[in-house]
Amino acid sequence: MSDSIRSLLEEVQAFTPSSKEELEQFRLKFTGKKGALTDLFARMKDVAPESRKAYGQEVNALKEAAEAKLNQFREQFEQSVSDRGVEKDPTLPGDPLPAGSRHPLSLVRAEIIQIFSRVGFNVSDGPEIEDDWHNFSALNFPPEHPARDMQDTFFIDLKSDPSLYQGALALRTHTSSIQVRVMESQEPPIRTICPGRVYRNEAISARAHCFFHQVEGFYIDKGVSFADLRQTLLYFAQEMFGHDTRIRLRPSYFPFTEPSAEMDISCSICKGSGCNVCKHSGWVEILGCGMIDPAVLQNGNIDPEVYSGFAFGMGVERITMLRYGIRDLRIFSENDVRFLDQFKGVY
Ligand code: 2NM
Repeated sequence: MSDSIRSLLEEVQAFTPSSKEELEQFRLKFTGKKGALTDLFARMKDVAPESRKAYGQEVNALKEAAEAKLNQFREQFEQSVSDRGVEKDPTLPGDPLPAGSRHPLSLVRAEIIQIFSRVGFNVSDGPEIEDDWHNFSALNFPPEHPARDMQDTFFIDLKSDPSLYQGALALRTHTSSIQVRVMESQEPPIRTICPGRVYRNEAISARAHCFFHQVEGFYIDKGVSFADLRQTLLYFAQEMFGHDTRIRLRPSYFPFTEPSAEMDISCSICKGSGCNVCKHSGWVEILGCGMIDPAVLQNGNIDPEVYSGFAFGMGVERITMLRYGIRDLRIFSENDVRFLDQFKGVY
């Protein structure tokens, strides 16, 4: 062993710090970026090839000894509540506890529920595994509708149960299935929203996933009109995205509503001046809506001659991406704490 390494090793072995500062000096001298070990490892290339193995072992022994010392004393000098004199002054703050954060989708879902609950909507829940009636037939999806295809829907494998036919059960593709159950079991007036996870057999990309989250809602009563729909959704958009938000309704098509529309909001990112999110149009689509088709009310045992209703549905991921400027929805289900930690303290 070379004299210089031996004397360093002796110094390490004899080291007993009496303060945190002394320990830090030791760390800088030995294992720090500009410390002795960095230097010794760098000199490896100048050592004659036949001595290199022995030299490497000596330097490694020094490194291990230094790290062992650091670990041995580090804990001892970590400040604890008692070091800070909390016995003398019990008003000192306690040691911080590592806390988690709420998921951004949960935050936005809670906010959507809050906004609608302020105008009389309650919350309804239902099963994620649905039968054909509640997910498709009652909602006016004809037997040959493409959404019923294996390509779009995850059907439950029922081959082991001969009493059920294949296609009888599927993972719900929208939370409208809950709304059918609400219609079947309640009398109007009904104002309810249905938050929940839904499933579609889709290739995963920045904009689509095989599962995502929806909030759908409806209001059924005597004399509910398209004007009621428009004002309720304007209220929602302004509460969610700011009171200067404007909305625009474009004609669209859904099997369960007639007439149907898609709703855009004035771009909350660029305020209409043009950006990537609104593709320089100044508008971004946030939800679908319409007047509930009389056939759907009938399927829910509600008399369409007496009652009418509006309904709407939105993707929570989409609203969250707009609210927080998130560009890829895969990040919502990756559990990366660098992403999740950014929502610490947000309620
Ligand atoms: C949407 C768009 C338009 C909707 C309709 C119903 C029901 F059950 F009342 F018929 N629930 N949700 C609806 C209407 C959903 O999502 C894009």
